Amino acid sequence: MGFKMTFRWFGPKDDNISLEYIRQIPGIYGVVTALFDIPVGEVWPEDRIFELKRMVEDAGLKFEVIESVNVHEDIKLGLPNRDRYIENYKQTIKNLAKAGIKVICYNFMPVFDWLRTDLAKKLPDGSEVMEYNHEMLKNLTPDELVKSMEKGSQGFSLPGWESYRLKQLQSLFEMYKDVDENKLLQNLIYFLENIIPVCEQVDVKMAIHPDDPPWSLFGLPRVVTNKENIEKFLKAVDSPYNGLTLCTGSLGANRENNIPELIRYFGKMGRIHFMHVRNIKFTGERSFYETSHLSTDGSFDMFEIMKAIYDIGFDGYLRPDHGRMIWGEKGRPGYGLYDRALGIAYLNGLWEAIDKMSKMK
Ligand code: DNO
Repeated sequence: MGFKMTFRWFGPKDDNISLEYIRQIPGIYGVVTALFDIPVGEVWPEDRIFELKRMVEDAGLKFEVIESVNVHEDIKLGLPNRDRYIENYKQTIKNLAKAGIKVICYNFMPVFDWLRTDLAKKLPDGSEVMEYNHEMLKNLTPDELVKSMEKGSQGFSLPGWESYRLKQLQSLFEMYKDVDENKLLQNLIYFLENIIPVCEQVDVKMAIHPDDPPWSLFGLPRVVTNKENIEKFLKAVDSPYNGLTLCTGSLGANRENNIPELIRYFGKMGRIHFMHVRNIKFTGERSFYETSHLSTDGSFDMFEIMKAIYDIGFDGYLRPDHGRMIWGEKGRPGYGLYDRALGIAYLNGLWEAIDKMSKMK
């Protein structure tokens, strides 16, 4: 196995899936997790990190990737206060390094993290999936969208949806009036220029997650959307520690993004540290719903995606991404046990076949 197979876990209080169950998934290496209760911008305390590490390792799993250390809005906005939050971020990186963390996943999306218009669309086979309908979104106000996401969350917290921030929607939108794409990009570069030297020192790789979906929403700027934009900030801070979480479902929602090609391109640059692998089915130019991982269920060729990952000699971390809700499971939308475990079995199968076939030649 070149890569390391991981599974996202939301911690002891906030996940109904136990580490013991996760450990039984074939080929599993570790979990990716976070301290979800530390307010964004604050330093993650060492003792809390070590407590989490112990929990994971006691269950026989590795603790090497964090998803996510979220970035304070003042940093994205480029406000004078940002330096204080950047100092805190650096300290968090150092604390995580002490506990053996190798990769930190984060994102630079203004106001909202990922978003969908329906968190439980029912498919004909009775499974439930998450859907993004662009036409529907265009008719929603940001407030209505937040309400619909919260209603669909089944009582679970949604990753990246920090309630404090969503309460200040109006003032945030006001502040983003002065931030266009170029300004946001400059703010990202400023952040990276400051933190990457620390990452180099303590050997922790940063892996930015693409914007999901990869286009502007409600007039807010977005910069992690395609090859050209991604290359700008990778080159601006030209260090292997400044890398990517390449999420097939997020980037792939823009039909112009050729995922196997992007994997090969950024993989050869040595900049992919974490892969999120999932499939989606297009229902319109910019509309889609999430499917099982199987190629024939969605619009992506998962063989080509795994082949590209294989061909770049990927030895970083990989995880199945959102799955469907099946077999009567109740859980956090996108993050049930069953369908993500099926995804792992399938991706492992593709990998074994690709590996053996390539050695036969
Ligand atoms: C959604 C996730 C995102 C992702 C963050 C990374 O399910 O893919 O919330 O974790 O954007 O910072």
